[in-house]
Amino acid sequence: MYHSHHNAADQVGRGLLGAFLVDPKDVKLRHDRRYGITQDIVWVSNDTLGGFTINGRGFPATTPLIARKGERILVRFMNEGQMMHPWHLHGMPMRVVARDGYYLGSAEFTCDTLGVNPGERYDVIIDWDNPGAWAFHCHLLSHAEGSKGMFGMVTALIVE
Ligand SMILES: [Cu+2]
Repeated sequence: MYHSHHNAADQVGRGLLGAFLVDPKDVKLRHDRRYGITQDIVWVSNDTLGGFTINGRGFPATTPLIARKGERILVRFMNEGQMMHPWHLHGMPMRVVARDGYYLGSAEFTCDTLGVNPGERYDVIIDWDNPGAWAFHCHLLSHAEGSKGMFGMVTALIVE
């Protein structure tokens, strides 16, 4: 991740940030080869001036994740906000393979809710083996639901 370090709470909150994806020189070590993934999804969250967002948008303007049954995808969580967000996926678990760009190796673990602190990056693999439309949202409920329904840190994972 890169972001402003001048009046950052304001500037990063207004979108002065981005993601660098740096692949290893050795192609065998790249995520697509190493894990056989078919999609590589960047997921930058923020929680300040623009509200509770995923890639700059709040639900229902967020972009759903769509794939066919049998695909394996990678989601790269990056938290550019000032709060921790526990990302929760319905229907399938997530396998956490790297933290802050460092492979976890034998410390990989499986979960359905992953807390991502400000500044942290996590890479997770999801096997799309359960057809349906599944909620994928922050489980701090005030970041995802209000009296008028769902908003903010919510998207859908659709397995065709
Ligand atoms: Cu949250």
